[in-house]
Amino acid sequence: MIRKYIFGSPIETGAVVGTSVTDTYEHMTLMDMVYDSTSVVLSYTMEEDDVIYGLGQQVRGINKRGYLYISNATDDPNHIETKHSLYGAHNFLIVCGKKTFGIFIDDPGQVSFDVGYTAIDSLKVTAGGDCVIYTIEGSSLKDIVKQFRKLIGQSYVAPKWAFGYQQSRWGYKDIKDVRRVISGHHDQNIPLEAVCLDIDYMERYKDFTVDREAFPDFEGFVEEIKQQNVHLVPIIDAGVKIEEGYDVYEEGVKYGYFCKDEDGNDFVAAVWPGKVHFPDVLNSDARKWFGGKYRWLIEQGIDGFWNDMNEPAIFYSQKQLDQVFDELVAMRNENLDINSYFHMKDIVSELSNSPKDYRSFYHNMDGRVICHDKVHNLFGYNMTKAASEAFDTIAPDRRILMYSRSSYIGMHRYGGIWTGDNQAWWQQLLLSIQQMPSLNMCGILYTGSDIGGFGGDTTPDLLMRWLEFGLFTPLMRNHAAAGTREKEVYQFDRLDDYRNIIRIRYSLMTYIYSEFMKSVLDDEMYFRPVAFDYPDDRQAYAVEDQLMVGESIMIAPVYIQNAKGRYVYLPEEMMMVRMKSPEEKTCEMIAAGHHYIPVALNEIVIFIKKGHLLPMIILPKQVKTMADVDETRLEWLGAKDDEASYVLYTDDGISKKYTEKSQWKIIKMRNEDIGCGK
Ligand code: MIG
Repeated sequence: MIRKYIFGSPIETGAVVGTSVTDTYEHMTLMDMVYDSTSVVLSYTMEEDDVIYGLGQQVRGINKRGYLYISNATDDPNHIETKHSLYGAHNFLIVCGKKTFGIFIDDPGQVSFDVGYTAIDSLKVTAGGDCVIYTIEGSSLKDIVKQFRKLIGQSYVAPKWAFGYQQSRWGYKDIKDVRRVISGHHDQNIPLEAVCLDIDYMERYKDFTVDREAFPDFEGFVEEIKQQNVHLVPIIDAGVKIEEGYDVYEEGVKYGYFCKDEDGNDFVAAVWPGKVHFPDVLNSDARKWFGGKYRWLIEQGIDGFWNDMNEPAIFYSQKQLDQVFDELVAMRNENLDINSYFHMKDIVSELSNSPKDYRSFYHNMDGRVICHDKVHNLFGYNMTKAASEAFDTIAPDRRILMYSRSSYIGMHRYGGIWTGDNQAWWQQLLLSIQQMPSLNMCGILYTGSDIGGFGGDTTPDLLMRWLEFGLFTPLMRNHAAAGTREKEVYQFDRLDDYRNIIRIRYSLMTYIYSEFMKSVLDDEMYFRPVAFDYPDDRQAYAVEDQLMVGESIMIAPVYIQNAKGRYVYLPEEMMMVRMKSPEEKTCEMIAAGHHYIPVALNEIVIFIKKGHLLPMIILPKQVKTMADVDETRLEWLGAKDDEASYVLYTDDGISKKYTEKSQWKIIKMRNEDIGCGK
């Protein structure tokens, strides 16, 4: 049962596409409500054992209790506990306890979630005065999520090749670099499906251009690597460089498609290319125009993109920079004491992503002029929507890969996300594990983190453990910041171990893809907190570092340095599969309860649920890309059980004909055909 409450005159965000029952807000009974035209405040007293789920891409645990979260899309590379906002705004949460219900705040401005921050037992949600709030009641956690997902519409489907291993680095600059990365993997028999191009491929950071010195025959090069079944995935940034003679800039000015400042001039900010304008992606004409720009790259053979800096991130705006220079000049001959010295530093660093700037430019939402700060969280979403809608005309019959940095609920229909600029810290591996189910609740299914950590110098063991988790994430991408240690797996010794881990991903491809697609088509979660599958087990609610993945398995990644294993909680008896490679595995039944499970650095363990089966592809010796894999050669793992079955989804991986139920097959295996290495 979904109830809808309207406050003031909300901005249409497009987040919701399904039906609900409209009620008057005086009737809201699930939470206490105070509405005073500038804000809506919802409060709730949590019981000791209540668990709060949701909030998508946020810091901290799966249970969100104990912190203040603010939806305010922010470019911040330090994803530490005391941050309040990351790149996305995912205003959905579930209160789970004596009363269990979901709540979605459709408000594109700032929304805050005080989940036991001010007082341990109090939950307080504060939104602006113009918003729509939905409450969702259901029979279980899974049911609430499913209803919510129906409300917000079907998730984005990536092409199947995008489930292969992707290598990225800020710094690959030319054909030579890309070739080196491909052969670095393929010559060593390490699977690699795609190489991402970061900003260095562009001509002076101009969107929809390619540096002709670095890529003299770009189209030919795309074709050359396509022959090797490898895809190139270029980045697109939100800011359009101001440069005479650059067509995207000139057209945007001419048609009035850029965001405006207070005086009606095109708003000037600075990002990578220096000064830029922002395309007004909240305007449908501008969106159509900007989306159309992806055509050129698609015509060169490109079939995947990542949209970056679309919070939108701002290094500085011209106006504020001028003011800061004036202040600095005035300070020049002063004797700077402690306060004025820090003030000087602050005014410079506060130039970036400044709330003042977000208050000083405007969108034309199809006739309605609206200040950016009221709709800040919609920018990345609409940049991605622009591309996706264009793909429907440019390539109507096939899927194009798209993942964005910033997002809002609704964007999950147009693309996936990566979780942004994390760090090469062990703690960030845990955060990435914890973010996955929360993102899945909000419909964001095609997602993953920068494996090994984006910022900082990774270590060989962190990279290995991170790959062991990353092999389960739909987006499996190793990415690194400029200036950090090179971390393509072939840069390290123990190459056999890295190869084996990536090969395990490829051997699980049938399962991972089938489960991803079933989650999309059935509005379910690919990654779930353990309690979602075992709601009657009180202990399951406390599990913060294990996940259910698809219908058949539970994972318990190791995320602590030098750990030789870890404690795992089994809500029921399961079959543990321990693997060093797709070929070297042992299976063992483990009883319900807490167990210390040794897991060597080069091992992964998977727990198969009762009554379920896990298909694994029997790989040939040489696998460079998915093209080398024969998915009809499967072995089936699980406990011998006459009742065991698996629901397998398959399709061609590229067309958009994925709604046919005939693509779902219930697989039952004879007991003698189930088992390790059968
Ligand atoms: O301010 O394009 O999150 O993945 O490598 C940094 C350079 C801009 C941020 C992205 C990151 C990318 C980087 N970008």
